[in-house]
Amino acid sequence: MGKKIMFSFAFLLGGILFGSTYESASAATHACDNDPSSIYSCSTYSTGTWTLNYSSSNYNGDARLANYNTGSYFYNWAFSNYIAGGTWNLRVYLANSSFIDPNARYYVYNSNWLYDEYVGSINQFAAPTGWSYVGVPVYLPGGYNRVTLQSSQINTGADAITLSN
Ligand SMILES: [Ca+2]
Repeated sequence: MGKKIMFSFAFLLGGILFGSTYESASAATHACDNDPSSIYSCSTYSTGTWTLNYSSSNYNGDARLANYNTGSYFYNWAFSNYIAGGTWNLRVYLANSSFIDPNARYYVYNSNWLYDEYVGSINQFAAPTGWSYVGVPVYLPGGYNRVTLQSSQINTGADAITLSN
């Protein structure tokens, strides 16, 4: 009886270990901060003026703030590493009270269709402090990718982002 229980327990434990190993091997996160240091496999660039903002509430202490908007202000996080094809989730870090854009629109680049695919909009003024999930899971065909933020008004904030599956 005792042996039988031990065997069942070992079998169950093996299943849990195998399950968690499999899970971590298949999950990936690609992170990028504004003005990234060399630890990130990415770079950032923008259209319009995005002023550097320093605050302890920012991720790594810094962020970019769109100080005026003409409807064509964009901030881009461009990954230099290959992102596997499949379904990805976009999260953005928002913790600075200076970020007040009620309709910050986020896109990812679809390298098959050569098209910036809309993921969703965040009300940066109302967003909780920390990581916010944007929109819905988005399918990417695989390749080098970028995330684009489109400002809708003054004081749109750009800080760290992640793509994870
Ligand atoms: Ca930052």
